[in-house]
Amino acid sequence: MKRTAVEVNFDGIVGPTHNYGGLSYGNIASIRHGSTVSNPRAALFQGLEKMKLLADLGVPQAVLPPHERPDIESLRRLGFRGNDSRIIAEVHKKAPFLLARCYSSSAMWAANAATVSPSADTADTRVHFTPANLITQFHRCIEPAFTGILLKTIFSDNTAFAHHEPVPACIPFSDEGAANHTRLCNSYGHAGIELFAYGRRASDQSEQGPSTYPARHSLEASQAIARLHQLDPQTKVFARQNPDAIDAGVFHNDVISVGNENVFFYHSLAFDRCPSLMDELSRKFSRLCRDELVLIEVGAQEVPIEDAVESYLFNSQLVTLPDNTMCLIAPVECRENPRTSAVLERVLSQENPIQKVLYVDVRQSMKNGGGPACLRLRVVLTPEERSLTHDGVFFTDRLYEELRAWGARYYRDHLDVDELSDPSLPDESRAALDALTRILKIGSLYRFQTAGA
Ligand code: SUG
Repeated sequence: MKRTAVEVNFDGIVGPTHNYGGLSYGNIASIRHGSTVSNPRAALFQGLEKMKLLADLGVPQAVLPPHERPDIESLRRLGFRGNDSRIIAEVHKKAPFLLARCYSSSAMWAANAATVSPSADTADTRVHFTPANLITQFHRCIEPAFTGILLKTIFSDNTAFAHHEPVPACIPFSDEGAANHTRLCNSYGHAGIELFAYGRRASDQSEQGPSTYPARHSLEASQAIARLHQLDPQTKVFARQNPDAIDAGVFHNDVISVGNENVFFYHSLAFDRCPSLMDELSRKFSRLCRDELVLIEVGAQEVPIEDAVESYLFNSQLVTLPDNTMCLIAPVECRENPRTSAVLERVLSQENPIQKVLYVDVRQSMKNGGGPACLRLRVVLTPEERSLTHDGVFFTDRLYEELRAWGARYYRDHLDVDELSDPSLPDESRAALDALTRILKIGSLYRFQTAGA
């Protein structure tokens, strides 16, 4: 029994070309802020402040480096030729819609990077990783290959870690990763219930889906991942997202529910047949965990779904503190919205493990539809697994200072989508990433570092 396991939040470091391309149909904030001016340096610093807050609270924290952008390789696959500056100039002239896409820093939303099952849940007692294929949008479907490289580099020991290929990159298996995956347990190192949320079922097209926005995640992708991860059938639950919620802007389930250990905090309209799902979760949880699941429901009268989407209430991180109480790390927007701040007061006043709410300003990310929970991938590790993980990515005061100095040196404080054709931007971005690999002591990670080697 692996009692002393901890959950580590691996936060995506915001990339140097963070911009507002207006790329994500169905993600209301992304569309609303399309073509506004971003501040990559502020975005990086906001992410670092969130990580520092968690680390200072005693919550294990680590980082995932950004992906190389612009993604010149994808542009070559699309037929552009020549050196990098020629390719960028051609794209700007002939297919300008591709510029923001190949420059997107969307890998910062690490909750979409992969689905991860801890060793306590898997038949071979290894930690299993499957990078998400993210096929719904071009700017995200270019992420999985590098995500796989990154995870294999950080978690390289194959006696402790199992890495799978993304599930096939096609609509029936569309996968958005841990944003649609919640683990419930009574202690991280014990077996838990893995809840997979999906928007679409490829094998039953008669089911009425959302009418306006895409359902990004399929049941069949989650079923495949549960098989790959060798999960016990008794411990997995598949739940359909409410199609009306998707139409209201809930493009990922982590926009409308969050769970941690024995607590599940959710909106009453999050799922199709929500009451029977809660019964199933409670039943399976008490059977497996010999404990009671604490369900904290927020009704539509208390917080209309539009307010939940606007404030990202449920995209708060729910974390366990060293004293075993829980804390919600909520976006500042929740304090500004009278309905969500009232709900948080209610949650704090009631008997449940959540004893504290702390607010973080991640507005640069929020403008693209990414709140605190989107920015992190949760990985439960036993002490032994932790010792086998690349040490350079773990967050310390020193790493915090180094990353701040790095950002101050390499990041712009202003980036307009029109500036993405700037011929100096690719080199600038690579110089930043090159320096970062040295800070993280992670070796040559990027294609530009290994090409021709
Ligand atoms: O996939 N936004 C991301 C936000 C992802 C949020 N993640 C979670 N909920 N876990 C998306 O929609 C916007 C990019 C732009 O418009 O430039 C974007 O990709």
